[in-house]
Amino acid sequence: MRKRLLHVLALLSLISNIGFSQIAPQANCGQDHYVRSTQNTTSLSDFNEIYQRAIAQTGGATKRDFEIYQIPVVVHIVYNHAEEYISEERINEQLAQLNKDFRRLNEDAEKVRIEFEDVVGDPGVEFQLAKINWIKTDTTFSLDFDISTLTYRFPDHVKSTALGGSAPWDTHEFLNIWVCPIVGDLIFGYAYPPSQLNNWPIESKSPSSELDGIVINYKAFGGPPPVFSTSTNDRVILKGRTLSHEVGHYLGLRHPWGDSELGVYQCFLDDGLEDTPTMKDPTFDTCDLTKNTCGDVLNDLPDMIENFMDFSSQECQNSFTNQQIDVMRFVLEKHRRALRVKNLQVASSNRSLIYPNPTDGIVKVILKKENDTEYQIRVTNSLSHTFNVPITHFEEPVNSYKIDLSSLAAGVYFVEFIGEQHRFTERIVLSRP
Ligand SMILES: [Ca+2]
Ligand SMILES: [Ca+2]
Ligand SMILES: [Zn+2]
Repeated sequence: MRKRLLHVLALLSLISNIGFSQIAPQANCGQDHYVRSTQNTTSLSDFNEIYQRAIAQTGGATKRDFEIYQIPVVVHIVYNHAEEYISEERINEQLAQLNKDFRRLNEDAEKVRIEFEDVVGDPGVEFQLAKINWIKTDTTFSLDFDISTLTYRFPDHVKSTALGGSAPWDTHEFLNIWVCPIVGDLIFGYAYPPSQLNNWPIESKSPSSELDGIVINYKAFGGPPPVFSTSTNDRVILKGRTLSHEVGHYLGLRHPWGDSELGVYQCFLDDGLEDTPTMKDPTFDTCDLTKNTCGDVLNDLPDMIENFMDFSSQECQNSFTNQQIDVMRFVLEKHRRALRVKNLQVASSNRSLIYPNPTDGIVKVILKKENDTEYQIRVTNSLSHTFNVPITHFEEPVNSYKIDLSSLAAGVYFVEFIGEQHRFTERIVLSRP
């Protein structure tokens, strides 16, 4: 089935000027399928403008005051068959990986090559699971080519309950992620960039605000390996980085190679960012450390296969650059402002990750990895009453806890972490479904 589809797509790409070469078997991301307006040197200045506006706003990575932005996430699991059902455990694992990647707490962060060490950073964005919706449906989802308009049709009906999918929570206030099978596995996912960003052509924007968000092929969602691994025939190893990549688009990032014009890759096309080295084409599912497709005159660097916005094997993806981080944080400060639930100044290294919050019972707490203090944990309310609730401690992920609040009445609670040297408190909202 896939073979036939690819054949049809190859034919259509000749007509449609859509770069077929992006549609490799196991194509990574659908962005190139709708970003099809021809890019030229004029639009390159638009690419760069968004970054210039970002640093005008934020002062740039080095001057940025380091607020952590927290984004509530609603995950919709829309499935036809039992094997496409994604469990809560797997959702939590996927979001834990996303959280690691967006706090540069991923275990493989240290693998970034020395020439890129100075340009990569911590985006300072965390994601909290607000709600999971499981929807069983008979509807199928596919990426179709519309011959009359010469455009791809994305399976956006997954976002509508009436059309066999799952309706979003307010897309201004929640990041909605739909996970579903996509016929033929032509793409692993796609995301709409924020509206009103000059660095994206108009047809790439979400057709309406109810359709804003991210769609991920169920095969590319979850983890850790080997759940991520696809069939050995394809030799594609997924490590949950499809979501990190799509969130990058959702927060305004483009592919480091820009987009192809007439399906031909060019070194002069770019993402508008200087600290992502120019690259001619995507790195398809490999970790080729010698890949250097564009010979820049000054400071010629290899293609940055470590970048989450490449299509390289997810085994070698581990970083966002500071300019990419500036753009994403700028988007959160301007265009997706309503997403942020609260801003926490990071006062010490003791910050933890708590999710879901609000919770309806079980809450998970992950402490930052460099923190090896042993904590005593106490759950209290605003009147300082202490509650004896079940708390389970795990070694993996490092220093994580499961706290069961399900015996308590709905309300606001505080979890105090009491260590020899440090003590800190996190606030949890307990709600009832
Ligand atoms: Ca660049
Ligand atoms: Ca180069
Ligand atoms: Zn992409």
